[in-house]
Amino acid sequence: MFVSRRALVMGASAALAAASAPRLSQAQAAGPFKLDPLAYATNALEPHIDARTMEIHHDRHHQAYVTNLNAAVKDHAGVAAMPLSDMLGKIGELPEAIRTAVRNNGGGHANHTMFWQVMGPGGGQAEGELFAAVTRDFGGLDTMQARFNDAGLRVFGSGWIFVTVTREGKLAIETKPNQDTPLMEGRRVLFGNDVWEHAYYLNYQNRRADYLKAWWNTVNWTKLAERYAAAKAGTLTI
Ligand code: MN3
Repeated sequence: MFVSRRALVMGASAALAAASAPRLSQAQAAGPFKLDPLAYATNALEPHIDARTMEIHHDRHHQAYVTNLNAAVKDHAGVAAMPLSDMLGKIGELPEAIRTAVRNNGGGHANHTMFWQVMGPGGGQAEGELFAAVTRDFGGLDTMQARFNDAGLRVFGSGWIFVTVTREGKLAIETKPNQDTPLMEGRRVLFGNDVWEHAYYLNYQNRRADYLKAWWNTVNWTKLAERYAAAKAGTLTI
């Protein structure tokens, strides 16, 4: 059988690529929590968020939260069986030995799961009921974005900016340090942005303001409208 040199080279490089890119499957730890693959390509948010940042952020940082969360609940079957939003909502009642690990890693898992969901290519624009709520509660989209970005700039060190949503559909901005989330106080998150440097450092270095501004280009308004409807229906979890 004739095999061209080119085919051999391509075969070898494909095998190498496969060997050096286990990405998700091999890294999954045993346990109730798992990391879902991104719903879009890692370069889909370029130029606003680069592919390398997305790979490291999703495949390594988020994976670490999932792995560590599974490890934390390993010997706590009652906790391991709880849905993530319930676990975080009852953070103060969890066994003290795992409370901090669940706070950091369960919070990290919830925040990042939300984060990948609320971004995406071709995300449309604010419209309909959500746009009406933004206008009612913030005075307009520009005002909401300015206030959100301003709050994000004032987060010292690592943390998140969120827009929370009530069952009645009322919106509000709040920030949290580290991987804390409004879910820990029983509130629901419509969307949020990660201001830990790992979210933007490769592209933006210390220019967090530029990242915050550019991030709005990645927002998936169609998904936000779905999350808004789910919040009002009481079915929004994380
Ligand atoms: Mn992060």
